[in-house]
Amino acid sequence: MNGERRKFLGRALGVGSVLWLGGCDRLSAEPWLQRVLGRAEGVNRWLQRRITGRDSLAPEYAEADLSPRFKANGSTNPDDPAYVASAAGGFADWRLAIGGLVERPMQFSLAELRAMPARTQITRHDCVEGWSCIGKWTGVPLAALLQRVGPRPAARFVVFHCADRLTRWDDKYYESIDLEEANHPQTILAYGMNDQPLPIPHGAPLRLRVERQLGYKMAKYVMAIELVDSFARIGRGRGGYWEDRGYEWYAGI
Ligand SMILES: Nc1nc2c(c(=O)[nH]1)N[C@H]1C(S)=C(S)[C@@H](COP(=O)(O)O)O[C@H]1N2
Ligand SMILES: [Mo]
Repeated sequence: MNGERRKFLGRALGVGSVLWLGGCDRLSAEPWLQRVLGRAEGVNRWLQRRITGRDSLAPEYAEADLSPRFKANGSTNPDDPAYVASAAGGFADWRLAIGGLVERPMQFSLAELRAMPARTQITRHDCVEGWSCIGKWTGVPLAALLQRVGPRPAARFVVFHCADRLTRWDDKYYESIDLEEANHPQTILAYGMNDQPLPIPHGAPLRLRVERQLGYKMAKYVMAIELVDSFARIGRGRGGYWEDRGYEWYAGI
């Protein structure tokens, strides 16, 4: 995808401008970003996993590295009536539903997720638009949740269904990762950010962190998780809201 196309998509869909960056860094001139944008997805994924290994960890940082302000991007305040009502009640009635190709479909309240063993990580979030911020995330490893529901042998991908849409006439935001990425130790469903409950602009009550990939993979406002053997029949068939609009499915950094 070239710069003009990105700018066009940004304008047309009203997603965040890169002009205001308070507390974050610009990355657009960095060679890695150029490489990511120009590289075929399959080759990218293959190379990353062969060279760095399937279990390689994304860099983690110290408290002192935290960005003073973390930019919020894309949807920052969903207007879906059910979401708005749930937010007004502090998400007390919110439930994460996990279904599809699993042995035991389950629902989890926020309290139940908070009671599970947690992981905290300080990582750098890189947006395809060319900015990055360092933040601290606390949440449940996705692997632990998958263990509870038991993926069936046919399951290959984990799909995240979100509450928001970027424009009124859009489909709802969604994303997907494969089971290998889902079971990676840094892949968490975060309910905390910088030692506070996850704020609404950053995806409350629950958002995905998948630290070896670009920002658009990190679904905010996650309402349901579906295990599938193919994402061909979900959305427009390419595995995510932005993938349906031309971005790569494997957005390795
Ligand atoms: N549900 C949902 N998730 C989303 C988006 C969105 O618009 N809706 N935007 C994505 C993009 S492009 C980025 S860079 C990050 C932004 O996360 P932040 O608001 O915490 O910075 O969320 C990603 N996840
Ligand atoms: Mo992004």
